[in-house]
Amino acid sequence: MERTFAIIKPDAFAAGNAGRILARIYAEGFKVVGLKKLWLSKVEAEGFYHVHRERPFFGELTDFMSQGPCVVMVLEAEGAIKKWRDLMGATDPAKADEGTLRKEFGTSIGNNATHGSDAPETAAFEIPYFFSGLELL
Ligand code: 3AN
Repeated sequence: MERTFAIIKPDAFAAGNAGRILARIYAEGFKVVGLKKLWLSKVEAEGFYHVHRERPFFGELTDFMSQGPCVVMVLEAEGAIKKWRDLMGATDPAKADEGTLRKEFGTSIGNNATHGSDAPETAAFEIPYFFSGLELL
């Protein structure tokens, strides 16, 4: 079993799509090991996305991620990291396959509804950024 870190981003939460996204997560067979709603500060968003700090969209990205509440989750499944990336679809919703979450709920490359760890090392940073061990029992 593998664990990955996922976010229902502020755009999807504000649009009332958290329930539908969670329903897809359960339907695809993930176990939801951790889940909470929170409102990131700009500094917390910058810390989370520090690997992108040199990218031209860093300011836009961290403004967006701190503009309203989101839902952070730890999902467990066989091959959870790839399985969740596949369910999310391509970063740009316009290029995402039919049936993916970003195709259905994303509206632009920035406002793309969901986040997921892209590798085991990323998940190993992202999960404890938001959850303590006790929250993942
Ligand atoms: P992914 O989330 O699919 O792994 P990354 O790691 O390339 O995509 O980008 C991290 C986040 O930064 C994306 N989820 C997206 O919201 C945002 N992003 C990526 N490229 C752009 C861009 N050109 N303009 C604005 N935001 C972007």
